[in-house]
Amino acid sequence: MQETRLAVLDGLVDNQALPEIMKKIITRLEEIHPEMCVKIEICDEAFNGNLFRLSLAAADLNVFSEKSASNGSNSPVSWSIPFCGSAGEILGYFHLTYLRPRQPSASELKLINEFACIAGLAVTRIHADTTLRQAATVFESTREGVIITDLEARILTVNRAYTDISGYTETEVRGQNPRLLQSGRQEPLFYQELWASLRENGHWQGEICNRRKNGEIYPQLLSISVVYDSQGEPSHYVGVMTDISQLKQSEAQLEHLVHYDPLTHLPNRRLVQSRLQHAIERAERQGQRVAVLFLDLDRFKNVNDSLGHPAGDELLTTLAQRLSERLREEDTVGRLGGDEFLIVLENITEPEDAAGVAQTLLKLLEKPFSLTTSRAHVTDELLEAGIKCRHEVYIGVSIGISLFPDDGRTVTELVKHADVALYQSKEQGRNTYRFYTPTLTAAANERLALEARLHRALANEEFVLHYQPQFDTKNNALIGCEALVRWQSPEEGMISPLRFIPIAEETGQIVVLGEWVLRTACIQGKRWLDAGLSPLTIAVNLSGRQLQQRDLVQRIALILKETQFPAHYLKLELTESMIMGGGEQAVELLHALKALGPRLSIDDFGTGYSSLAYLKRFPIDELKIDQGFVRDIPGDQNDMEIAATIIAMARNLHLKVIAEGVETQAQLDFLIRQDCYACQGYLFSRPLSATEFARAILKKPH
Ligand SMILES: Nc1nc2c(ncn2[C@@H]2O[C@H](COP(=O)(O)OP(=O)(O)OP(=O)(O)O)[C@@H](O)[C@H]2O)c(=O)[nH]1
Ligand SMILES: [Mg+2]
Repeated sequence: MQETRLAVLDGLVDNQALPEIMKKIITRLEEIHPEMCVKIEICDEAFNGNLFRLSLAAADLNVFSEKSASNGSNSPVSWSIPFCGSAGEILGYFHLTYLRPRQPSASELKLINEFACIAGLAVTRIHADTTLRQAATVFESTREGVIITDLEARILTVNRAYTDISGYTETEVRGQNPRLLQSGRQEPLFYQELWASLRENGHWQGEICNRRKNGEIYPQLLSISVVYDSQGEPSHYVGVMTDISQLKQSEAQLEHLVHYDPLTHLPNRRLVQSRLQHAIERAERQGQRVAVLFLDLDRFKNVNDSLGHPAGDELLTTLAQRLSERLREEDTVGRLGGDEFLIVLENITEPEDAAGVAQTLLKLLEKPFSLTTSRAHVTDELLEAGIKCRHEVYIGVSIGISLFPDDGRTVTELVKHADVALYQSKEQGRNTYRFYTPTLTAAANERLALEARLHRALANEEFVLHYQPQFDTKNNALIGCEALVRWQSPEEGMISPLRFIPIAEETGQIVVLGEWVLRTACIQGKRWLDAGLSPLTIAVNLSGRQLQQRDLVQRIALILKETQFPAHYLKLELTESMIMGGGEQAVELLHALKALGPRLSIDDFGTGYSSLAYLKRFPIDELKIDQGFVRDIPGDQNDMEIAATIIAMARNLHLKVIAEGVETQAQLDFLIRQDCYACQGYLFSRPLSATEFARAILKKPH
């Protein structure tokens, strides 16, 4: 017996597997009682008891059947005797089978009980070992950092995850107080509450900022529990920590997506509206004003069209930076979408404060934006040479301002009214700001009414063409005229094209209107020719929308055929941005138009962002300097330089230049000095009706 006990203990010390040890017990028992066949069944699933039992049983069955055959017996008797752990729990069974039916004797039972004790001891020990090993594996392999301290909070041990998270090795922290991890971000009160909770509930859990060895501060979810000994007395603390910096980061990213504009990283419409809501509430309490500034870039479409969408994006991003840098901490700037921005100004006492900010913003845009041009907008030669094109771009912004509580008390009202005021800024020349006034709303309503009337006007033939003559600057000879559409409304009288053309552009009615203008001008030109008046070129504007029509060339060919107006007396005016952004297609379209016979002119030249090299590829005859550059001659040095440059550039490209909006002799003198080919403007004549034109201009020798 003693021998067996020693053998088992040896096995345990040598870390032998349980089946080995059990085998020893079985062998020993069967040696003592050769007529007995022994099987051991272990209950604990953790030992894979099923497998163990099967393998032993299979071996024993062979033995058993041999023994049973040699003895000629056919009714063996079996006994099952349980063996238990220290707490009396059943760990397994000894199954005894006698080759001849009989009951175990008292001495046999005593012996089996003693062997059961030894088996129990082996199972319990191995069980404990396994549990410990499993716990140790969990401790080492878990992704949570674990830290065990004594009751004085001295660190006893930490796991690998802890060293990974904190950056400290176990040796560095052993014996230390976890205080060494503190970030300094938590108030002393925070720690007082933590200890109080540990004392009262034996547990604390929460988020805490700690410091890694490299100084980095990171958020973690920490759970501390008191460990009690077998007497129920506290013996240790165990802290389990999860590094949640990744989680926090994802949370922050999500928050960013929901509330911020991905392009400019400014607050989006949702966030800026919520900030405005809070600003309104604060202002209400403090008796202050809030100003809402609605910004929309001027002719931003030109940038996209001429330089490409990525360049437009670059401009928006740079602008967003400029705006944010310039505003105060308490102000909010957000992007509503497209080229629209909203600014909320708090602590405003007088409307002038808001006007001051608006002026500052306009000033911000006096500096040009330097943009990289996309591939489609540089020529192949440049690309081959590996030259990256950067463009200096000036852009204006129009601003509408509404004030709380003066112009509205809710977010919706304030934003809507700022938008109405913005529209007014656009109407009144752009690159400026306007405050909301109730009359502006009336104007907005009127605009809607105008849109509806425009539909009828086309059907009712309320439009007429006026003709403004163009003269050779050198000899004052009449070289042609521009056909300009006028709306003679039965209700309102003459409506300015500045009012209805933008609406017609937006609604698409410009296509029908543009075609009507072309046809009418051709009919008129043919009439003048037939009347024997001196032939002249008639210029007609084509809108961007018309250029997008797939059958534009055929349509124009048809009009020329129907009206019998000679194509070489027709001049088509296209705007710069319309063709600059059109790529190869625009080149093809212009060649097709040109093949019909008319001359081609680029209108509003200087307002877009033409690439000189690109311009060469279009079959253009003429550039028209935008009246914006002519208006301030000779006062504005800048404008004069631009006009002079355009003229010089056109000369190099062998293009003619015509200046529009010439109103004063000084302007004309300047243009003559620069060798500008032709002029058009009030200095010579305002646009005239066909009859007036024929009478005053065509017959007048100039
Ligand atoms: N590059 C770029 N362009 C955008 C984006 N969102 C909208 N746009 C363009 O921004 C332009 C906004 O046009 P509008 O403000 O209506 O017109 P505009 O040309 O600026 O002229 P006005 O505002 O009337 O002076 C449109 O051409 C849009 O295609 C964007 O995220 N990136
Ligand atoms: Mg705009």
